[in-house]
Amino acid sequence: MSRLVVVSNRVAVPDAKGAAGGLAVALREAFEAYPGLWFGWSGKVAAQPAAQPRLVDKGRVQYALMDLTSIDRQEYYSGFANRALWPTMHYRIGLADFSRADYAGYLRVNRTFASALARLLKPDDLIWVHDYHLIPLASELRSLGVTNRIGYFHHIPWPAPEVFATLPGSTQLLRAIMSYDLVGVHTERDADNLRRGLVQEIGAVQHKGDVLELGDRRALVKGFPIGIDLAGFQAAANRSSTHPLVRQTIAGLGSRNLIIGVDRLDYSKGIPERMESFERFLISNPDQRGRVTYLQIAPTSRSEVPEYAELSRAVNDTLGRINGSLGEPGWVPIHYVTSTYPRPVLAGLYRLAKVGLVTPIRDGMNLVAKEYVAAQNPADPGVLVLSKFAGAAQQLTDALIVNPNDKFEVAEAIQVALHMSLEERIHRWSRMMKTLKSQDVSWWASSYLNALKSRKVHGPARSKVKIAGTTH
Ligand code: ADQ
Repeated sequence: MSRLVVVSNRVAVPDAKGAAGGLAVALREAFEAYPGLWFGWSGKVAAQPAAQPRLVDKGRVQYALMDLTSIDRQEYYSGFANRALWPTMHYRIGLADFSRADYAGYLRVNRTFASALARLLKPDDLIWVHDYHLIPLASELRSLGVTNRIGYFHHIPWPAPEVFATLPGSTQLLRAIMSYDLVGVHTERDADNLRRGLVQEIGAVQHKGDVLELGDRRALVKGFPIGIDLAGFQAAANRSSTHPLVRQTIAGLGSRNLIIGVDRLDYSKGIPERMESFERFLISNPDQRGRVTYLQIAPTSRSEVPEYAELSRAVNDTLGRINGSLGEPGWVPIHYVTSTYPRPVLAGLYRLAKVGLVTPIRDGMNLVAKEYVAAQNPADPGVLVLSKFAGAAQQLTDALIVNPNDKFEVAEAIQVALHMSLEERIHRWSRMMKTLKSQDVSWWASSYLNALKSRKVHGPARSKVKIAGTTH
């Protein structure tokens, strides 16, 4: 039986309680179907990292953990991945800060990972690489003679070709993409952007069935919208009202309606813009003052990156200004917390909220939108207000879809959501639930892996893809 080899920037080794989040939840069932190996960065920095990973066996999965030097971490992770690729992929080219040293570090870490991983591979392993930190990995593996099927899943948006082309190194990265057999993105919009980029920027030829050809390589580029563990999330939401934190929130709210936003603190999520939309809502609907509370949960992330520290200041300023100008002695309009919460608590808070405000400026998918819908009480569901620029908007078309840059439009949607009839809320919610059920997380993983298994294996790599800064 083939093994599944997952490669991602961070490896989530289950802790003593078996707790896991993010990608680990998404891959749980894939690892049930295949014995597996999960390879990537341990999250640790070492002065002289070992060339081979530390191996940890847990059930059917072996975890292979690589440490990085602090320079690696700076150049590969904080630098090129998070200060150049992340903003460019999210259409924020004004924030992109390209440095040749960072790019070289990004390529170097990918090469180091490839040579450590190549030694662990078996001939019929299915290799599934995740996310923008590791775009060049397959090309590095191919140059070491690896001929296995290799798939890539891109968790963030793929921008229009004119936007991606602004990034130095982008054509080399597009060439590196062609070393994969299957490239998955969340939506057809992303797939179309990537396919056009491959044709326009590096002269790939598009065949029918969305297969792109360059030299002796063929890559299928296709949308696979990620889902959530619907049943698990619903069960957590059903049990949530007994949780002390949820009970405390219920008591604190009294008769007020709750509006909720949950995001990593990231400029792609549109948090200050959302606060200003809520401000606009309160100004336009003075009768709602004191009757509604907006809870924004936003754990800090990537605080070593200057743009994130700047965002944190901007959020605090906006929050202070709005609460100061519109709040009253017995009422704070916006509650802002930066903690992370266990999933059952999050599910309970979603369920309490009459409105889920999910208004990213750009987002690959946005799982919060799906979790909010899943957590609702079927007899009295809340309303999702969703940015048209989240991948989720392509599927959850029964949400109130908004342009997050238009504060008046978002304010109006909040007003409509708070006054929507029960009948319409149930109608919209039921239709969204159908989608969440038919395209849940196990559907996502199995449809991706089935597509990867169906790709034809090429013979030994005949041509090596040259990427800048490498000499193979
Ligand atoms: P993210 O940018 O992290 O993911 P998202 O899809 O919303 O965005 O996932 C965030 C996850 O973190 C959710 O499962 C949410 O419940 C959890 N979370 C957020 N705040 C939390 C808190 N305070 N406590 C506990 N958990 C919290 C990237 C891409 C997305 C894409 C996903 C998956 O940017 O576009 O949807 O990967 O592919």
